[in-house]
Amino acid sequence: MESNRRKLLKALGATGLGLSGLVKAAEAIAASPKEADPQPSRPFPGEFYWGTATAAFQVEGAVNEDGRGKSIWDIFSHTPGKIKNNWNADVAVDMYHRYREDVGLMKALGTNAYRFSISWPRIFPEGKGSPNQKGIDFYKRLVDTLLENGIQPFATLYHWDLPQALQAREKGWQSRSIAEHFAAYAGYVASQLGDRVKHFFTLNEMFTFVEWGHGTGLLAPGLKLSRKDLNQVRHHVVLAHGLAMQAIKAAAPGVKAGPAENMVNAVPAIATPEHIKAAQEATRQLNAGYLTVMLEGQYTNEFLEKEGKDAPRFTEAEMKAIGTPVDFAGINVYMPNHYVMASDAKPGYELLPFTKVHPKMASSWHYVGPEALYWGPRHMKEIWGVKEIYITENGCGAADEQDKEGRICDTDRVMFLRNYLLNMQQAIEEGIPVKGYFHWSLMDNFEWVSGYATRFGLYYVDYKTLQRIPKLSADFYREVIKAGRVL
Ligand code: GBH
Repeated sequence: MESNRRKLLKALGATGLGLSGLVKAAEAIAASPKEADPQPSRPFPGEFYWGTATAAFQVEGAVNEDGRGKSIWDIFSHTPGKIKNNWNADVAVDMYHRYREDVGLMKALGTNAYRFSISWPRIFPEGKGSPNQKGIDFYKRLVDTLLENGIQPFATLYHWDLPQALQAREKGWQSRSIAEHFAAYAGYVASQLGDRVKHFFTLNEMFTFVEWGHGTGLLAPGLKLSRKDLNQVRHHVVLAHGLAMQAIKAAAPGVKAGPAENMVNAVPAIATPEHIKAAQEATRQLNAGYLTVMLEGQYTNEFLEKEGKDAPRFTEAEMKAIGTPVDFAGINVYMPNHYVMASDAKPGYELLPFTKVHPKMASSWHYVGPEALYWGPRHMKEIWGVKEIYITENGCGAADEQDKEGRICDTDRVMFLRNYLLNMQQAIEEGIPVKGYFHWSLMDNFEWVSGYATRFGLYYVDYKTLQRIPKLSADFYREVIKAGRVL
């Protein structure tokens, strides 16, 4: 013993490493991949929510069943010319009836979490007033089935399907009253499901449904508002989030809640300190009406100055509600929205345009940039000190053609996933508190204005039979979850 010890110390001296150096070297050897590993990659934490995501209007169908009211998307999708091929979501993938089978698909992937959305017009067909018991019962059945299968439910309260009655009678998000109605609905759902759903997301992608639904008019309700009216819609939406946060916590004290936003993700073109700082400032400014005001509790001076007389009108009490502390933040990450460089000129950063040949996935908007899944979470932590982060959506559309054997070998989606997940792993390893990842989507579904033309699923849906078929990417995701690292 003694002589071994002496030998070791002698050898140590010879290496010049010293004891701490040796410990570090030993740790490095232990952490480095074994030679037998087919592709070495670093592990994800053992405790992690691996999930998939869907949204009510995109998957449920059964639009006239069990007392469901109409939503603005029913009206919009039945308006000729709004949706590719004039498709609608009356049946979608019929998850309303097939949810048991679909929970089985989640289980087959090895996922332990599922993010779904609750259809407001199923719960309150008129948007407010008396609740529809059959609507709430559906979500109770779904949640119980998930829990029986070891899958944690993460419920989103609004994924764009506003009750049509509120649009027609109260001008939808243009009215402040909608924020109150949303909070009442959120509180009611939390009171009914809060014993079994422990994570609620308030609104999905405020940026998208406000800017595209009320600015360009491309999404429902298809409005093109003036700058001033648009600012007021933005304000009502973040107010709805804040009031809902309070209502949820009041109705179900044990549950956690936060937003699920597609942050405008400004990525440093080169990761040097000056460009990183510029990217952070750009991210803060570009999210001024959404994440920034929600997480800081006030509009930035830059935003108020820029909007001038068109800026939103607000009260102190509203700002306090908007800034209600969140338990976590969900971010939908598909791409770098901008590559950024520092600049000597105001505002201190420059947004670089995408080049003409920058690679894209199947959707025309979908630039590829795997580093988005590193910078998104890092910005949330470094800009706003968010302590619990969920990737509420990440994924891509792909061609997804069946081959002669009926297989869907979506190597492009696997390529996408592999590289985005490697970046998420790096963020986690650096101590950025990403606690879960939800792939968009579990299966192909109604992709809004693209209808059924663009497929985002891990499972392929044969729209003639509604059969679900796992794609290569489903196998990939299952193996990654099983191994706890990217393969
Ligand atoms: C998400 O939006 C949605 O939350 C989800 O429902 C959807 O199915 C999924 O992603 C896939 O699209 O098409 O050029 O007119 C992703 C972010 C922002 C992308 C708005 C499409 C419209 C631009 N979306 N954008 S365009």
